Amino acid sequence: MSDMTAMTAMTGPHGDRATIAELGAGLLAPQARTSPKYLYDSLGSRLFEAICELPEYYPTRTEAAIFAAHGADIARRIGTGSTLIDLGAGNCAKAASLFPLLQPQQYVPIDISRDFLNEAVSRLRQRFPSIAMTALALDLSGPFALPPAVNAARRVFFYPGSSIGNFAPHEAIAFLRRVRENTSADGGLLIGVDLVKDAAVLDAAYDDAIGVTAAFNLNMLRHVNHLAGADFDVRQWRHVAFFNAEESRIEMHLEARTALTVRWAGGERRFARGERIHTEDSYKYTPDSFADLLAQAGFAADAVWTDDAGWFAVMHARAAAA
Ligand code: AVI
Repeated sequence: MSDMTAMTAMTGPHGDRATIAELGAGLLAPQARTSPKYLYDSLGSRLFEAICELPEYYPTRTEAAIFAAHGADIARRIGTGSTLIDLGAGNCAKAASLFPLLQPQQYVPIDISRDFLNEAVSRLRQRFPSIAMTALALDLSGPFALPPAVNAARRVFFYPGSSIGNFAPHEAIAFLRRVRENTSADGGLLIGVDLVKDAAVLDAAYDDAIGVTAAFNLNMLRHVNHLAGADFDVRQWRHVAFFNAEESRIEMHLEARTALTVRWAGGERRFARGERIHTEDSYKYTPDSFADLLAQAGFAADAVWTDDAGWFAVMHARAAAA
């Protein structure tokens, strides 16, 4: 066996049965696809952090600039003393940047990774001793109920970063409905939304000059090799990303550079040269189209803050009467 073959040989699956079955079903679909969650192993998460620093990737810095310019106005809208619930909190930095203005009574960061969250929260407790903090390791991909430790009054859900764009619109509505179910009539939502813009700006943001986004996308194959015991050879694939104006979304794909066969625990598929695996969508909205989506989820948009170029929006919505 040559060195190269040895590097790509199956090593046995490390994922559970359900994960391997889900991956296999996606890879065998007529249009092969994988869930965007598989972009985030530990290297993928670090590559995403690097993406956020790229000059082409405007969402992170544009959203931060909106918070910096309009923080006082946002705080007036929300009021102090709320129960601030951070969906997908990660290192909690975005919410923490708003603490001096929002002065929440309780901060509830939620993330799937308990260890990462606990570390971030113990640092925050020292910086903001007057804010009660309740960290929750929860998977928000299905129905969820917040425990009694979370104050019921004035729940404001915080969902920055335009992560909502990685759901198809019907999934985004279902997710936000589940959020709405956890909010009483005095609750609300503060959410970051990436806006439709010139396709060249969007294309560059998802296909940067030094190839960090390409590495982020290709790394998914290594992750699938690990989880499903697959034998993807990363060098045989290339990153493709483009704005699909009809669907109002960036699509990321991986395209086979040559005809090849991929094997994994319990399955295999032949890919023709040029055939693609659809790895991620990132939907782009207008403030109006997103307000419509919010309404379908039981929220009424009542404020929008954007940057001067109109590239990104932070929107506030109140829980509409059920
Ligand atoms: C996490 N999410 C909001 C990013 C986005 O812009 O859709 C993920 C990403 N994919 C490629 N670049 C960034």
